[in-house]
Amino acid sequence: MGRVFSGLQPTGELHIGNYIGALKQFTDQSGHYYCVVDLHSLTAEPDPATLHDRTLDLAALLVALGLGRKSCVFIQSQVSAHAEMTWLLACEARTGELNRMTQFKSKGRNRPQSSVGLFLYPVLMAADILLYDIEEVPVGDDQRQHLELIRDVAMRLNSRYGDVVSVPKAVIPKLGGRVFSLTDPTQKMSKSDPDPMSKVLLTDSDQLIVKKIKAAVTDSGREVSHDPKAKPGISNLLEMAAVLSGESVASWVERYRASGYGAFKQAVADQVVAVVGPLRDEALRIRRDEAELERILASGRERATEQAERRLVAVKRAIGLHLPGGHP
Ligand code: AQP
Repeated sequence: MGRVFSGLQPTGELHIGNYIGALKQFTDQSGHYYCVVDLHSLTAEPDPATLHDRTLDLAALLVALGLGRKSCVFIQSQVSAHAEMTWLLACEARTGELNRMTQFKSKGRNRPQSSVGLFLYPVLMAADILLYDIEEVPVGDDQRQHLELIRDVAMRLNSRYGDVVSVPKAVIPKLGGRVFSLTDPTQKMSKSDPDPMSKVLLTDSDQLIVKKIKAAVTDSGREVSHDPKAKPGISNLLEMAAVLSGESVASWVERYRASGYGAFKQAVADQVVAVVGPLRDEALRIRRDEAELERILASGRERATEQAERRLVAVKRAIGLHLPGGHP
């Protein structure tokens, strides 16, 4: 992978869909930036104390994944270039483009009380990515449209001012790019779904994970087979198990085709526990060692700031803003 950026919001608790769609693709390499995007989460108007705690919980989870040594793990609001770049890019993005975003359509359009932040959400995302000369953005399928917009804004900027930013591309897993709800397998698994049984959280106990997978809505019939249209529930569990085990869907089907849904669900639950259990325990351990966590975040902030400021100055110069000292 080339230079990578991925941002996660400290809203709600992360679920297995976030893990499969995004986190699982993260690797600890220099030139990779993993960011707790707390500014984005303000669009959900969080309670201040909860936001503060969840920001550290999420940072601990990223460190538990083994990130933050060579790669940068940092908190978005601690690098002020993100907010500044957002304004510069807001003047490049078009209201028509932002109005077409399905996330804005579903969460904010035609609601006079919805915040301007919700409308500008993809512009802040563009700032996050364009500040770091990013080539690849590992995300779930729900972010495809935002990434297309960011590419358009980057290309517009480059055609007006010369090649001033890199044009990134989304990296969406072929399998697991969209993990579906356990209670309604036609809908995306979602942090904001109020039904706790709809999602496996990365903080769930082993027992709760087993309970949720066993209760997952499945389809009529008894045969375990992969057919997302006719059998969305079983297909969702098959894809989840395949991605988490590193085996193919076909091998899971072969093993459980005739075993009935009960034994199949138990095996899927065991697989989910095998991945989530150690990650959850390690994240808790790191979260308790706040001094060490703050040290990793400070190092991430320092390195991120250096890179972000460099790109911000280059963009300002290209646009014609007067830099301190008057250098052209
Ligand atoms: N169901 C999913 N399947 C695969 N990938 C997913 N992602 C989210 N849901 C799924 C990916 O996870 C990353 C998390 O980004 P985020 O923290 O900004 O996520 P979010 O939007 O707060 O989480 P949700 O669950 O998508 O929240 P709702 O639906 O409530 O707004 C992203 O890369 C995303 O693609």
